[in-house]
Amino acid sequence: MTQDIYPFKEIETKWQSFWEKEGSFKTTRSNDKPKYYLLEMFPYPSGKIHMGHVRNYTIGDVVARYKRMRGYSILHPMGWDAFGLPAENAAIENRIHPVTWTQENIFYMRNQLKSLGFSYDWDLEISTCDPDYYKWNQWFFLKFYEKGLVYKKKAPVNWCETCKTVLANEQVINGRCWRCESEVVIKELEQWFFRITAYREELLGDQNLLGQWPERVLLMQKNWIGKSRGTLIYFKAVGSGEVISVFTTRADTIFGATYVVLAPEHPLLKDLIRGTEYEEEVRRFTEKFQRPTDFTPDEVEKEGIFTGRYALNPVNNQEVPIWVANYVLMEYGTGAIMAVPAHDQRDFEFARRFNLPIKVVIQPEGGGLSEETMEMAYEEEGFLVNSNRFNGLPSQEAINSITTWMTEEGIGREETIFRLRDWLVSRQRYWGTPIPIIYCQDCGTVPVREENLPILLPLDLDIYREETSSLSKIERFVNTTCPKCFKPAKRETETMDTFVDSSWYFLRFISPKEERLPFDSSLANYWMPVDQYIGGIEHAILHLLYARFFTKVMSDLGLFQTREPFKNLLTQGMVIKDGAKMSKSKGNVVDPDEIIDRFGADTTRLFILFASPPEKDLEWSDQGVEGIFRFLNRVYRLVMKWADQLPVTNYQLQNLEGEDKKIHSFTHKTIKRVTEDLERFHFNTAISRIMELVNELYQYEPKTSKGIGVLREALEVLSLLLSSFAPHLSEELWERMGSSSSISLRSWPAHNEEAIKEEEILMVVQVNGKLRGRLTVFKDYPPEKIKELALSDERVKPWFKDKEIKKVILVPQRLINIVTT
Ligand code: ANZ
Ligand code: ZN
Repeated sequence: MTQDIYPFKEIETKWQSFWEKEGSFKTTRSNDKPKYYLLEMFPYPSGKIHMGHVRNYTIGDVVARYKRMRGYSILHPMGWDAFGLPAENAAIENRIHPVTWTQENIFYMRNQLKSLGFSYDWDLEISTCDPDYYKWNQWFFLKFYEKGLVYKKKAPVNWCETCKTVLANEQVINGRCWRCESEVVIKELEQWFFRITAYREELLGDQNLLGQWPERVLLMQKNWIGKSRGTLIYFKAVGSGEVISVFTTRADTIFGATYVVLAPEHPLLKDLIRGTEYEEEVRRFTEKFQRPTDFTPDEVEKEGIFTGRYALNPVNNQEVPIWVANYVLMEYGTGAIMAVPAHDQRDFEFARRFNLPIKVVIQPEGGGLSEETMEMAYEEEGFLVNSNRFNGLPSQEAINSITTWMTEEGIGREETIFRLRDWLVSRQRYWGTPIPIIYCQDCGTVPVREENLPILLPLDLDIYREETSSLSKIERFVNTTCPKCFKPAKRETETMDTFVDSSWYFLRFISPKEERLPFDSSLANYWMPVDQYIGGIEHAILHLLYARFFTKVMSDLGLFQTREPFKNLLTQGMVIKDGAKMSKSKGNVVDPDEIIDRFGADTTRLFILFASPPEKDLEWSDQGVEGIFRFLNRVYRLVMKWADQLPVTNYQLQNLEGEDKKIHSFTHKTIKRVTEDLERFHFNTAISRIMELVNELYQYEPKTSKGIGVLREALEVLSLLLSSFAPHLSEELWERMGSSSSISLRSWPAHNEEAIKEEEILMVVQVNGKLRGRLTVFKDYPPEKIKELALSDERVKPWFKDKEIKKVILVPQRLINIVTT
């Protein structure tokens, strides 16, 4: 096979230097072109890029190159999410300063990205650990502070008593410190929060402003914000009269509430148990269940304890016991619930375990539910029983009438609650943005003055000699003077969560050298929102929600007019091998460097896109890579065979016959199909189409000068269609065919309708039997493909937008009817 290998190394180096020298991918803003901001999630400089990065950035690059050829002004930047914990860990382990470690990694990874031929405008490169960048994190902190969007309050953290340090969640391994293995305890510390909850309604409602976002991501955000309408009900404690408010979405079940449960951290608990014989035991129980804020409840077993106290169910004055249990969360609702074991599965399990009473108050249609025989809670709707004057009402109606009645009686009221909490931004770490706050004995908490920004992170710290890495160890940093009274004062030594960095980096790219403000407003108004954002599903909630929150605040600060940062979002699937996600521990990692070295960047890129649709997982296959490599070799040989015989200009494509006509038509058919596929990011099928064209051309022997013209056109089209996937090879082929100028400056080819009309049919698209559009498709398209094209047609979409599609009927050669409910 060796003699067959095309010289990919020379070709790739040659064109990478060419693009760099020519500045081919410099951002140009042009008023007569539409803009397109393409952004891929920037990487953490961990050392080397992995296949997940290669996939993410290849998808992005194909879209960027394609849109550029379609005549858009492109913004396509790259940078580094450079603050974070791994740098500190590496510093301690390898005795190297985080700055050095990070810069070396960036240097290496930048070259890796360059070796893949990505069309970034490297002039826009940013790194978040650069003072020119994090200065603006501090500036935002001050602006948020002025607007009341930053505040400080006590919150639990993981604390290691031996190391005397706060630990991040990932540093707690099985409840122990990762470094010294002593047990981790929970400590309450004053910490800074961003008031993201102020924007909760808007974050929810503005989902409507988004373009194409995966349903799954929208749903995850919606659940995370967790808006819930329900009822607050007041239970008085027997003996003392303290009021326990509970939140429920099922006020219809109030007559079935047989006990009340408080979260272990509930503020009333201490008073309730004070002086009772249960005090000690309950206190011990609650200590066991203290935990940091981002704890997930479903994984633990339900445990609980009786407090010794009772409360009155306000609708019938029945005494019900008050319990404490770990399945009730302080962070949700009021931190207390009324338990209805007959109609809530968690309460049911708990009641059975601790022998608490169960009382049926909702019967399904036809009845038959009884406390004695039921094996699980009946959670559906039904009709009320054992509920006095509400008996017989259906659940939904009962929720309303019981809530209204309770409001009149003063024993409850309607309430809407949210799951979303404020964003804890304090990190007790070194490698991050210092929080610009000063503590003064006399003046209290004083924000740093804007003109004194940035507060530089001191770099001379011998972090690898320190047991713990914290700014509080650096006296020179800590001691300062108060900006108000000029007396000695101390700096805040916490740094910001690195999610702050990534909440606005897409704006810094727009004007990375801007000195007066975080970004240039008029440029931001031009480029924003990001037209297409591409990244991993693991960021479905935090990063994407924080960036949306920041955008709204920045907009309210008057910095620009955008309300939503990312118009369209694509979340790519994972790269897996032998059925599992590539990971060091599984030993199934494929190193991009090695693949690039053996087969070249073009093969790597093309394989990644060919192997699977972008949002699906991609199974790595060595044979697959080799197959793609053989394909590119075939393309190279095909063009080389003819390159010297092709006329450059003045070729004739009229009145074609026989084979010539067929190839001409096939070429144009391929243009149309590849374009359709690229518009919908169906890269794998687009590549298949290109492969088919190559097969056709291998069998074609032009006999006349007209035929040579047909071939020339076909090979040009082939290079153009391939150029966003395999840009190096395409440039080379283009040059060898004697075409002037770089292929990256060329326009996307347009198909000639005349050449393909015999192969097409015009179909009618209906929605519920009414004519809503027309669609030209190829005669040989399978029904599924035709349906898909009809469903993604922009003119037809509005007619079924908010409805559920029941079925799509296809009458071959004639019409598609989309039937909705
Ligand atoms: C009584 C009841 C009866 C409930 C019934 C459900 C079914 P969403 O929809 O998610 O808002 N709940 C309230 N606060 C809680 C907390 N801090 N920790 C754990 N659970 C809590 O869920 C609301 C329901 O979740 C509430 O309605 C409450 O249980 C529970 F047949 O109250 B329900
Ligand atoms: Zn002061």
